[in-house]
Amino acid sequence: TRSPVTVTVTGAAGQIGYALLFRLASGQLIGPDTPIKLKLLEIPQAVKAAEGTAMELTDCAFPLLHSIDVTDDTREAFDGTNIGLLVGARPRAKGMERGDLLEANGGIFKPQGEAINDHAAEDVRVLVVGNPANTNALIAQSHAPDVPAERFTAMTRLDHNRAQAQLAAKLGVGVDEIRRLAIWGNHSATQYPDLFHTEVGGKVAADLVERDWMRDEFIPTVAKRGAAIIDARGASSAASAANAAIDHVHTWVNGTAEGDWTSAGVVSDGSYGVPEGLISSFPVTARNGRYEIVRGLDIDEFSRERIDASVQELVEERDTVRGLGLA
Ligand code: NAX
Repeated sequence: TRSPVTVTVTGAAGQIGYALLFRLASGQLIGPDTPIKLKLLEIPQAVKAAEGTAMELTDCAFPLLHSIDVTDDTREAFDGTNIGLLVGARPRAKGMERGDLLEANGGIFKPQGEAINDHAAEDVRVLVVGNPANTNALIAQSHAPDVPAERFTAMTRLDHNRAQAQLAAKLGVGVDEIRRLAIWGNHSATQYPDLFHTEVGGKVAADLVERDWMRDEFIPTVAKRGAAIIDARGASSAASAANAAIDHVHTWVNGTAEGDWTSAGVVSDGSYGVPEGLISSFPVTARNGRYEIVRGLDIDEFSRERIDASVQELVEERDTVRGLGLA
């Protein structure tokens, strides 16, 4: 076995937290050789519930679980953290404008960014799950100037997995036969799942489906899947979101398969016309513990329009948080 990895989970008492923690403790995040120290951050009112989950984790007697700390102190929660899973966020209340939502989340992700900057381990990696994930990640990253910007990422892996599953069902193939799918832009209804570079059995996926299906069914189904889950389940995606968070970190640490890629919200270097510094979803490979944007893909007009629209939304969110002094 290797030395333990310290993993901080914020919003630990929430529904994603409950679906996530047992899988982390059983070794699914990094691999079965890596012990885990868990640090759970909650707001004061939810600390007791998080302690209840910690009791259950203890009761699983997971061999890899070295310790569990529960706290409402942000600095303590990120002390020595190698991996930060930022799940807790302020949901949009009825009648709340986007600016209010971003401001409320600034109150969460600014101090968390500062705590990561000052207290986390040298190799810290951060995944923001809490919505609006891309811009929350940007806020945290902006307040951690001593941490390389590339260590802050936002989750679009659930969108990626959803797209993969929808396409597999349409074509009647296994999900593992689908390679090089990509989600571009914001984790929101404007996101763009791209089939023009996706390969299925050596063919381009966009050529295997009708254009109408892609435009009128596939893209909206993937983009609105979160709302469909709420409608059906009476609660938002939790286990699938936890699963995607694990996939995101597992891939980040262990790498993508040769010739394949995945999707993640990462800091733009200006590639594909996405303004530098925005945290936008791209096709990415992972190698040596780093996510890298896949270069040199041809972007046709259909894709260009949709990528631009989603990126424009990210620009507006960034401008709003800049106006609030949060980025
Ligand atoms: P819940 O409301 O069940 O749990 C959120 C938890 O966060 C609560 O226990 C709350 O007390 C805690 N919290 C709030 N502020 C906190 C703070 N400052 N520090 C620590 N903890 C804090 O939500 P859940 O269903 O678990 O979803 C969590 C977040 O994930 C939401 O923002 C949700 O929108 C987002 N999602 C993101 C997805 C993605 O693909 N990026 C998909 C799933 C999910 O919708």
